[in-house]
Amino acid sequence: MKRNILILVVLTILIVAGCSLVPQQPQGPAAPSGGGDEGAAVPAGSGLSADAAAIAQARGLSPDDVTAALKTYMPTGVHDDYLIFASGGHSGQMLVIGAPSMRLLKVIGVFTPEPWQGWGYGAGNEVLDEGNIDGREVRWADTHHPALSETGGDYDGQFVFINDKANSRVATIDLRDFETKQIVKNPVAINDHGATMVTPNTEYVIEGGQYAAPLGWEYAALDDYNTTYRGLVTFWKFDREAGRLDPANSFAIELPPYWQDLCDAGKLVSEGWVFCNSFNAERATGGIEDGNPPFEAGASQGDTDFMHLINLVKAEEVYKAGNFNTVNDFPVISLQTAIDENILYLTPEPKSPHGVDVTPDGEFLVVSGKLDPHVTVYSFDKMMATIEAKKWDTDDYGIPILALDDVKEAQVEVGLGPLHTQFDNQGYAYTSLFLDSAVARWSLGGSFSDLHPEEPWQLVSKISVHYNIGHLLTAEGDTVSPDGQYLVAMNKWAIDRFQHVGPLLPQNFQLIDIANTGDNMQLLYDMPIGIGEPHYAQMIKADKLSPWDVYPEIGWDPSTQSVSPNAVHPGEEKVVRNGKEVEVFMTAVRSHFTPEHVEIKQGDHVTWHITNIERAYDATHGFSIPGYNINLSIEPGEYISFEFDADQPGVFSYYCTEFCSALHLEMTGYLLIEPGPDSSAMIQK
Ligand code: K7E
Ligand code: CUA
Repeated sequence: MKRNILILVVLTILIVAGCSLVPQQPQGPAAPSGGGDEGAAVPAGSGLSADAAAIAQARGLSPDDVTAALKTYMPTGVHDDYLIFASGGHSGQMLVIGAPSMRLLKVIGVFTPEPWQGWGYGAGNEVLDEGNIDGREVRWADTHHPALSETGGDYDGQFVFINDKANSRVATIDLRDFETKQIVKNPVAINDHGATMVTPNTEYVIEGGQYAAPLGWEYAALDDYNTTYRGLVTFWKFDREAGRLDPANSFAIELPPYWQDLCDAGKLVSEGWVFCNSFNAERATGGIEDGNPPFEAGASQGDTDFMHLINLVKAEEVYKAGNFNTVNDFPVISLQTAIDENILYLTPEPKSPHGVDVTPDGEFLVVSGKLDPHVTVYSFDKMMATIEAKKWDTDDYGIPILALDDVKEAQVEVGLGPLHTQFDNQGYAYTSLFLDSAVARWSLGGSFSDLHPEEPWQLVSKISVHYNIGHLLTAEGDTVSPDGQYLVAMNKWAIDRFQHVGPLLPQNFQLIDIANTGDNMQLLYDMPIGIGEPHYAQMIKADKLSPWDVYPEIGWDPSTQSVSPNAVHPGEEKVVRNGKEVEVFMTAVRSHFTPEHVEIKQGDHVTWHITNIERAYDATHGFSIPGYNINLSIEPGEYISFEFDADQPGVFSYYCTEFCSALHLEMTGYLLIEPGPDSSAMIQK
């Protein structure tokens, strides 16, 4: 709590020391001993330098600005309390950010090659290939929603998953080494959106669909939309022991072509159920060029769309009983089976909804209609009672529809363009308002009523953000026990917040203090994200993670998380030839590779094994071969192998691409590829 005291001291000083500090136009860097000396009278013994007060005055900082700065400032060597795992949007990667400092710690290579990590340049190629689609290399992704693995509904810090909306793929990242271990391509759907979300013990990773299409990437004319186009939700079984999704024990459920959007897993009382919103119950098929209403009008004609209630426990039983079809060899429970087996129900949701968020107690579900200033709160108990009473209508496909009035708990007017909702530990919910460019805090009812003084289901306060917020996240906000503390607004537009960098602007993450600020939330920090459009992120308490400092043993293969049988130990380095097959066994240590000469012939096929035999923290070596598109990051203890065809003769200096020691430049060697008898032919080609 030293920090709070410091904040108080600074505040007091600023107020006492003449905080007639009127906000001014931002100026250039403050001249430390320039004109603004008047306000810089600092009481002796406060610990605050006269310079600090002078800087505050020169920049026109208000006391709030100064506290905001102090709340995010982490002196060198001091670690953040939280880690944010953010989608990297169209970069196809995942960002790791410390909070509250908002320092970028890492960009994890996921769906897209990432040279610093060697990802896709000799390492990780097998994982990237798992994401190939019908043999085509797809090396980008539109990542939307990361999901941290959970145990008992709480983040456990072991794994994180993320989806690729564009190509319906899901990646698994192991948080022992922060590396992508797996990419699965959905065999039934060509795109997705409601992914990834996990069930409370990460039994399943949920991948909901989006734009309806014939299952299995088949062709069908749009005239046959109602009969042949379908939605989908896929449940990927997670094998925690193996650290992989297990396609052999995974299945999907066929859904109506209503454009399912986001899903959330039930928790506590609602555990075993999954909820997905949808936004095209109108089944609009577009065609503005033919005089049809454009999608934006067609899909928002009706006053309501449908939330999908999915009984996952029941679905799993039906799957295990073998009551499914297969599409591209993947099990799919048919829509008719889902209806017959009481797996699927619908309930209306107003108006052009986006997302559904389950409250921490699992009792309520919050849906925002993008064109409705309210959030609608549903009661899980009421849903179950209505289903129990078999009180429903049916839609065109025969799916039971529970009446909104039978399952609704409350509606709260929050503002324009509500999208996503997160929760804190004080009984409040926070909803992003895209059109208002604001975050609304509102009071929850039910068991949360005791936590706050307000009436339940009331708007409490708002804070402006900059600008056009999409998702928001709170600390541990998707768990059964959110932390409160911080909220991050993930803003789509930055406009005037940063120096101009041309017409393509970064997104803007804004850190907001939602604790210890009374009724008001306080904006603390703007973080530009210059890599893509991150949609969602999750924030986890940093002490829940226990990543490795170095790989556990020398010769560790991160792709199997075990020592490789091909690990190279000191004294065992060699080059082995078997016909045209050449194997190089190499070690790396400060500051040399062994061997330093590798002499082969054009036309050889080369398999190269390298082990970094270092045990020192941060003693990473790189390894690049020019012209052959090879660049590795070999962390302490790590073993990597890669292969290539030596089709281009010449002299190639391989070298270490990490500045690892004073003699790093000497960490190099010669790869000599002697021209073969047929070399002229090969060069011409
Ligand atoms: Cu609202 Cu993909 Cu969750 Cu974008 S989604 S914001
Ligand atoms: Cu090893 Cu530079």
